[in-house]
Amino acid sequence: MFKKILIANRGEIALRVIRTCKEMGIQTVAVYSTADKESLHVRFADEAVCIGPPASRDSYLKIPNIIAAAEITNADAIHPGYGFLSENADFAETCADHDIKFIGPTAEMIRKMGDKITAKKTMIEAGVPVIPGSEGLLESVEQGKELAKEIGYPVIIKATAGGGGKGMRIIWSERDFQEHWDSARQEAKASFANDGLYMEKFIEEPRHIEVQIVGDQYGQVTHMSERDCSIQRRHQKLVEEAPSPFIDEKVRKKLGDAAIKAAKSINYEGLGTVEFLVDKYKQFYFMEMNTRIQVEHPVTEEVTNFDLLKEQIKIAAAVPITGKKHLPVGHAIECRINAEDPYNDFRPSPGKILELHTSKGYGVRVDTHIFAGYTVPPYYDSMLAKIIVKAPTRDEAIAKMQRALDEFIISGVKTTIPFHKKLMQDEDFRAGNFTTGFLEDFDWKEMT
Ligand code: MV4
Repeated sequence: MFKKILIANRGEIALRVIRTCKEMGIQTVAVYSTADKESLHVRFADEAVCIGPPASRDSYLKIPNIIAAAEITNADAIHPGYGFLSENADFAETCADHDIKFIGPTAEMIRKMGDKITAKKTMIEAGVPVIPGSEGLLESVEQGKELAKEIGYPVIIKATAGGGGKGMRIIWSERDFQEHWDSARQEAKASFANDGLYMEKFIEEPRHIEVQIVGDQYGQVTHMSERDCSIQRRHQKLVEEAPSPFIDEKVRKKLGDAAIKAAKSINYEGLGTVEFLVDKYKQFYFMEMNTRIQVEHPVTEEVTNFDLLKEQIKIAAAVPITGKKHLPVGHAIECRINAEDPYNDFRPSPGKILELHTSKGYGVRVDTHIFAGYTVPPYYDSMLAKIIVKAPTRDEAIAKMQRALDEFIISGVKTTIPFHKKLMQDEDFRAGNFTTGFLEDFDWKEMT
């Protein structure tokens, strides 16, 4: 097992990693930017190294600084958390070159799944259902128009280097093709320095359902059931739950098998998430694979009773996984509490937290790095906390979330709490009747 892990991240996920390391008897090293000097991850770790000024590119994204911090503290592994360098193949490679274990898959696996066309081709070969569309890159507008006619409108064009909605355009008719093609290409080039585009049939009103995968260094892969992440706004998830209220045992089994197939086809090592789009007929299609621990991992922990960070660290340390079953028990829901003003187009609301009381009680978990007196810096993402509830049924979980939201007291910054309160009262949400388009026409400001 590792003796010392450096956590190349900040905020709640840095704390989450430190907690499990402590429980496993592993020493920890925090890294921090000058903006995070007073943060809890710095205080909770055994050692801490400043890696630069506030801007991410000069600190949490600065590979040489992080490697140097690992070398001077003698860390034998690096946990990248989520975001930042967590899916950066060059970083994984640099770690390996310095004999530091990157806690995650190999650089090769990250690259394969990072390029969406390569990922899709790999899935077709593995026999995992994918969305009908172009075979590889589109060569020209003409070819695009030709293919769209074949597939039938609406179609969607996506950036091969993309993910999370960037460089993506829905096209409803040939008239609009050129315009969307040009803007997608431009956006892809600006965002990823790669303007490669591909095309798919546009699936209307889908669900976003993802499967948690665990693979060890010996080719064994298991899944830990699914999460429903359909409640999103501009590709930012706001609520996640496990299991999905949309699928039954039969579909769950098929989804799980497909996710295992996907991971096995690349000899996947580590924790991963296979994202599917599920249409109204419950047909599912591979969308992307994430090769990191995800923000929403706690809902899976709550229904499977597994510490996912512990599993991830054990796999990286070459421990084989056991054949234990991970069928979901009960229902878990997570609400992301962001420092954003939901009454003002979810504008970021950084600042000093004056007053704080987090929700407590049976079945309630709050993962957070904030405290009264903490100043939320403007440089990083705006998530302050995750409220996670667990109860025997979905209805009970919603009731528990409502009382947990009522108990959460925070002042000094605006938060997404009023939005979540309204959502938990919504008939359609309560009935499990929602798709990824749900928030587009969710009139939540009328709250009483
Ligand atoms: C799609 C789609 C419909 N049809 N692909 C959004 C981000 C990126 N991961 C892929 N995305 C989508 N791809 C086809 N062929 C709809 C979306 C999509 C979406 C997917 C999941 C969750 C929220 C979404 C919001 C808008 C669009």
